[in-house]
Amino acid sequence: MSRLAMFAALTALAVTRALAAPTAVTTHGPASTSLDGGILAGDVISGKIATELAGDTGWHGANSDPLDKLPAFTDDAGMRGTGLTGLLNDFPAAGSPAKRIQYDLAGATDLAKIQILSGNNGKDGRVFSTTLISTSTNGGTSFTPLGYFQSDPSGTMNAGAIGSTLVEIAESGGGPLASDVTNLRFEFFAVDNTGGQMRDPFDGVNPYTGADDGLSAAFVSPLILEVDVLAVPEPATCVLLACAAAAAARARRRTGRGS
Ligand SMILES: [Ca+2]
Ligand SMILES: [Ca+2]
Ligand SMILES: [Ca+2]
Repeated sequence: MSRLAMFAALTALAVTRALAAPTAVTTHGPASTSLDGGILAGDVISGKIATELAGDTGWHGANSDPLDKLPAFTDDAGMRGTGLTGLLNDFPAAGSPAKRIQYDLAGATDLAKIQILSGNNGKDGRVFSTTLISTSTNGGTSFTPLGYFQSDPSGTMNAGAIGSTLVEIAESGGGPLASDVTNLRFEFFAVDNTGGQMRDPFDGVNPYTGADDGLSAAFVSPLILEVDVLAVPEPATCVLLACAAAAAARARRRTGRGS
């Protein structure tokens, strides 16, 4: 390959990668339950209980109801009556997650979307979320980072206006977010400094953004109310009208009424 052709190929690859990137969209609600309508039910991890990985720091001491712990992430519901649902442990070390968990899927799955719902009746900095997501395609032998997703820019303040935060992560190019995924890892970080101010979990440069937000590392953790993982509908190429037409054709063949 000539140097020019090589350059063109590399440029095309760079463009492809630039176009194909996970993109996160954040929505806020005024109450902890305002965004419950966005929770996905019957998704890929509904009802699954995650495995806690090395480095997981457990739960906040106030979170004592078992149903507010791992089951809460995948129960297809939001904040429970306790008001402590999904409350993670505070004071993780700077740069380290508060919680590290893994979901093992039933089989290789193409993913369309991942959602993370957080919130707090107290409407403070715990409503934000910062999550590192990684995926495996080989049964968990190795993982590849999908992305670092901070719900809001560092410095964002919340003092009573925001009760819930939904981060929706999808592929900006319109294709699958990830293909042939067998296992997913979520690492949830602290988000706040007790002052209601979103900040990243690092002192100095954040290795995932390449930027220093100029704020000391967060140490107050969020309440993770739900984690949704949506599969690409099968077959992946079947769009609504084409599916309907195909189903109608099959029905006609079955009943012998022409093609
Ligand atoms: Ca769900
Ligand atoms: Ca920082
Ligand atoms: Ca839940």
